[in-house]
Formats: sequence, C-alpha cells, structure tokens
Amino acid sequence: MLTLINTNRMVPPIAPIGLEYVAEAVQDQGIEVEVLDLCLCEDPDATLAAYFPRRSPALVGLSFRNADDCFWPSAKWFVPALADLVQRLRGLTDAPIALGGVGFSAFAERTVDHTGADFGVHGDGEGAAVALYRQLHGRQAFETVDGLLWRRDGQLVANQPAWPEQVSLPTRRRAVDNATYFTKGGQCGFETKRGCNRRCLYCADPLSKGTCVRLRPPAEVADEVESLLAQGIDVLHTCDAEFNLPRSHALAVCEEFTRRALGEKVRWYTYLAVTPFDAELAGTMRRAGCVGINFTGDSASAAMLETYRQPHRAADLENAVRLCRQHGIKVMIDLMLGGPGETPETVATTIDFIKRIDPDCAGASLGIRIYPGTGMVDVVSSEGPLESNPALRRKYAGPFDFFQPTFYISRHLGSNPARLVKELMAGDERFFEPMEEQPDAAATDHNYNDNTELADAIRAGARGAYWDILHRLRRA
Ligand code: B12
Ligand code: SF4
Repeated sequence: MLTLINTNRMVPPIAPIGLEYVAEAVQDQGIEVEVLDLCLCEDPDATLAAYFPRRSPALVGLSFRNADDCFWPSAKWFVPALADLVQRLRGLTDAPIALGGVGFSAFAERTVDHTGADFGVHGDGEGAAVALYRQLHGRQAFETVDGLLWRRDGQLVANQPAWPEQVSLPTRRRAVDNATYFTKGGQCGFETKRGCNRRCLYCADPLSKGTCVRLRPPAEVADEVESLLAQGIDVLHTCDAEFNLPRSHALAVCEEFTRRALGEKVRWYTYLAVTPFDAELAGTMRRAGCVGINFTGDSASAAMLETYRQPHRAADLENAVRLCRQHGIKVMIDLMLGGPGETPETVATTIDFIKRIDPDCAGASLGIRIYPGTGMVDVVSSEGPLESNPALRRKYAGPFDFFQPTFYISRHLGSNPARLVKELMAGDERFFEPMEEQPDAAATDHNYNDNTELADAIRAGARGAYWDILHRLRRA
C-alpha cells in the first residue's frame, strides 16, 4: 500500500491536484493507495500519530508544492518544516519516504539531501510513483525510474525526468476532498498541459515541469471538468504555466468545452502569456467559460521586457486589456518590478502605462526570487561577489544559498524600493502594492500565504481567482 501525504497547510487552502493525479494513476495500476491530507485536518501531529499504528504502507509519499512563498519581504521558507515532518515520520513508520511536487522539483537534490528522505521524484509523479513502488517490491533497479533521486552506496543519484510529449491523466478527481477545498479555497484547479518552451530570465517552471510543452487531449480535460462539476465545483483555475502556449491547444480545449456546453456551467480563470492573444482566442475562451485572465505582463518598459526575455511589448499589453474588456473577461496584469537594470524611471513608465490601459487590477511583485538554474543566477554572478551585491535580499544568515529564499531588487531603486513603488502607484486601488520591510507595514499586497482577508471572504461565499476576490473586496 502507498500512503500519499499532502504537506501544504497554507490558507486559503489549494487542493493538491498533483498528489491527486498521482493517487489515481497509482490506483489505476492496481496498487492500493490512501491519501492523508494534513491541510484539511485540525491537528497534523495527532492525525499522523493516529494513522500509522493502524496502517503499514510499503511507501510513504510526501507532496511538497511550495518550497517558499516567493514573496519579499515575507520570504517564508517551508523546507525546515518538511525536514521536521520527515523526522517525525521516521518515528512512526519504517516505510521508505519519497518526496515530490512542483516546489520540490525546483530544488530536488538539495531537498532530498536536506530532509534526509529516501527518494524524490523530479517532475511528473504519475509514472514515477508506480515505477518506484514496483522497484521497491522487485529488483530495486532504481536507475530505471524516470526523475528519481535515490542513493547508491550513500551517494545521491538523480535520474533524468522523462518529460513525455503527450500527457494523459486520470480524470476522476475523487482521491481528494475537492468539495471541501472548494468551500474553503474558493476554486479548484485543472491542468491542460505541462512545461514551457520559453526561457524567461527568472522562471523556474521549465526546470520543474520541462522545457517543452506537453499537451493533454482536450476531451480528457473536459472529462475532468465534468467530474468536478458533478461534485458541485463550478469555479476553476488552470494549473498550466501559461494557457495560451501554444495558442492552438488553448483553442482546442475551449472548443471542446463549448461543444459540451461547459461554458454555461463553469467559470474559470487562467494565467496567460501576453502574446499570442487576439480576438478569436479571447472570444473562444469567453464562450468556454473563462471569466478572468492573469497576464504575465512583467513590465511596460521595453528595456525591462528585453532583460526578462519576454517577447511582448507594451502595445501587446494594451491590446490584451482591450480585448478582455471587449469580451467581458476580467483582467489582471502581474508585474515583476525590481529586476536587473530597473530604475525609478522604468518603474514609472510601467506604472503610468498600466494606469492608462486600465486593467481591473495589477499585482506588483517587487523582488525576484532567484532560482538555481535560471538566467537570474548568471546575472548576479556577472555583478561581482554576492556578499557585496546590494541588490540581494534575504532573511537568513551565513553564506548566500539560493536554495533558501533569496531575492533580487535592482540597486537603482534605492534603500526603500517598496516606498518608491507605492509613491508611484499613489494609492490607485487597481494595484496590489508591494509590502514594505517594516514589521508593522499594512498588507495591501497579493500574497496568498495565510491570507485571512481572503479566507474570511471565501468562508462568506466568495469564489474565484484570489486577485478577483481581493479586487471585489477592495471595491466594496
Ligand atoms: C496554478 C498555480 C497557482 C494557483 C492555484 C490554483 C489552483 N486552484 O490550483 C494560485 C494562483 C492560487 C497559486 C497560489 C500560490 N502559488 Co502557485 N502556482 C500555480 C502553478 C502555475 C501550477 C501548480 C499546479 O497545480 N501544477 C499542476 C500539478 C499537477 O503539478 P505538481 O503539483 O507539480 O504535481 C506533479 C509533480 O510535482 C508530482 N508530484 C506532486 N506531488 C507528489 C508527491 C509524490 C510523492 C510524488 C512522487 C510526486 C508528486 O506529480 C504531480 C503530477 O505529475 C505553479 C507553477 C507550475 N507551472 O506548476 C505555481 C507555483 C506552484 N506557485 C507558487 C507559489 C509560490 C504560490 C503561492 C505561495 C504564492 C503566494 N505567495 O501567494 C500561492 C500558494 C497557494 C497555496 N495555498 O498553496 C510557486 C512555488 C515555488 C516555490 N518556490 O516553491 C510556483 C511553482 C510558481 C513559481 N514558479 O513561482 N498558484
Ligand atoms: S514566465 Fe511563463 S512564459 Fe516565461 S518561462 Fe515561465 S512559464 Fe514560460
């Protein structure tokens, strides 16, 4: 038997869709599986202590979605709590422990090493969990398991993830209590593809999910949405990196939704790259039930977009907002402020431009989380010794270590960059402001980590993407 544990207790709670796909794929191979959801229980310690004397799994799998909250100055790091959990499990079961999840995959080797887990799976878990389970009961040929991290003679070995070109997943969505997640989290996720073939300077998605786009059959995606609908869940959020990459697949998914009249039954939100986006795509998405788009806008400064390696320009942002307005889709622009070369002038250009094109809201992330393996590491390496680089921000002591939350804010923004950005926003309520570093600073940001304002609104019946719920609250 395989026991899968959801370790993510962030509030509002997001259903562990990755763990659910893994659980159902394992079940489909005839392996008994149980899910222990530490998010939906009152007392995780008591839940674990009550579970293990009753059950003796052959393998325990831990899902680790967020390695940290990616938000400066909050900079919450969740790896130490994961290490504590692994230690606690050692006292409760002799079963080997395997780690997986998107947060895990961004730092796979370091996380296995740091927590002392027996195994880890970098990338897709469906096939790897089955293969690992079988190898544990068979010849122990761990080198055959795609994406597996394991130890040979005490040395950590990391197998390459497979990144299969086509993704086919179970569609039942019954392994997790999605109805409760919907009530407490205000939305549930679904996935139409994995991976990204772009190389934005800061982004870890290609590392965690693969560097090519791996598509899921549209009919399968629609089957899954119908499974969620049958559970009373009618507000959804995509779990793709960017829904419109590629555009042809986005259209195909939407057309399948429309063919099944799903657009009249569900409302869904999504992340989109700013290009490609056009009237045909906007109209097709709206008919298929899309009610809100969060664009990876980053900046309106041509220089900053170039630095971030984004193919779009300010005019594309303007076009995106206009098309959303024309098609009745709410629109949020995610901004990435403070990257290499950002100056007060480029920030002002971006903020003024956003005010003018008038999206429903814009989120200002100030401070780029530096992930090992991304272009950001090359940038900071080229800027001289880390210890004397004023752009680097962190809350831990000792040598710099990008495994721990480490952020970059351009030195040109001075000693209080959040204040500077807020002054430029000038209280415009369309912006989620960056948070200042003072401990008593008021929260007008869009950090969803332990966000009680959001959780309370959802408890009172609010549903939708969190930016949309917060936006509605602020206008009320
Ligand atoms: C969609 C999304 C959101 C939506 C979620 C909507 C929803 N209803 O699900 C919203 C906007 C709410 C959101 C919020 C946040 N998010 Co988010 N989100 C994503 C996104 C795009 C998809 C996540 C997802 O569900 N993927 C699909 C599933 C199927 O994949 P998976 O979890 O990786 O699971 C697979 C494998 O990892 C593996 N696996 C998983 N578990 C296990 C267990 C075992 C044992 C094994 C073997 C394998 C295994 O198998 C699974 C299937 O193949 C990712 C980026 C990305 N492309 O993945 C960011 C991402 C996960 N989010 C991130 C962050 C930081 C957050 C927030 C903390 C932001 C904030 N401060 O507010 C919050 C946290 C919310 C919460 N309560 O947890 C970061 C985490 C980075 C990190 N350092 O860890 C990511 C990676 C984005 C990024 N690069 O910055 N998010
Ligand atoms: S920011 Fe979006 S488009 Fe760029 S690499 Fe990441 S997922 Fe791909």
